[in-house]
Amino acid sequence: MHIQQATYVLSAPDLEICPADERPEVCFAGRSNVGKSSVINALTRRKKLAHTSNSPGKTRSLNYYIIDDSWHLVDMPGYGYAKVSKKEQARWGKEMKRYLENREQLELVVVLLDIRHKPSSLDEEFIFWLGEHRIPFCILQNKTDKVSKNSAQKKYKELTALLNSFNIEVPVFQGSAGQPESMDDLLHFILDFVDPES
Ligand SMILES: Nc1nc2c(ncn2[C@@H]2O[C@H](COP(=O)(O)OP(=O)(O)O)[C@@H](O)[C@H]2O)c(=O)[nH]1
Ligand SMILES: [Mg+2]
Repeated sequence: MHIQQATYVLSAPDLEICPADERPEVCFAGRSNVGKSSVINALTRRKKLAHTSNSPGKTRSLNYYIIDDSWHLVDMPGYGYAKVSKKEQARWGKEMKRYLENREQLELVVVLLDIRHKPSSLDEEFIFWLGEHRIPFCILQNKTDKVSKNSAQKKYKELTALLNSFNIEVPVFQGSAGQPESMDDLLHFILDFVDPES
């Protein structure tokens, strides 16, 4: 099970500009610079499909990609970028929540967490909010190339304990963008969501 075709479609600054067709979609969320664009490139085996950068906070729109003509993959603007004003961040937060709550095509949110760091209060709030609103999601602890196997196991346990304390039960994956095959489980999980028959 691999992705054959992946093409950029459009950049939507708000919900009204998202594609009108009924293809299911999966969006990638997390704080800015966590590695969303890199994961998208890894899953689609493209080097430059999604724009990756060392200067975070640049993606201010929902970037849409069409996958194998059958579903949309969405790169969400990252939250928590310090150089964006509080007012602008609040505006974006509202717009993104409006998207997540109302977008009927949305089948799954993939939340990225950098495995090296404890989830920030923004991460925790976001995860709790998704749970509260019953939005289907899973978590990817990424950048596993930066930690030992032991440490990765420990971080997995810490995260599942945190999720338990929120009464949230969702799949937790681990992987690193430099090793696309490390994300095969995540890819299969996603493909099951967008096309249960495949
Ligand atoms: N070591 C390592 N670095 C990564 C990984 N994924 C992303 N990065 C780096 O993290 C930075 C931010 O990545 P990017 O994909 O642009 O993050 P985004 O802002 O969430 O889209 C870039 O410098 C990437 O090269 C990974 O799996 N391992
Ligand atoms: Mg990005």
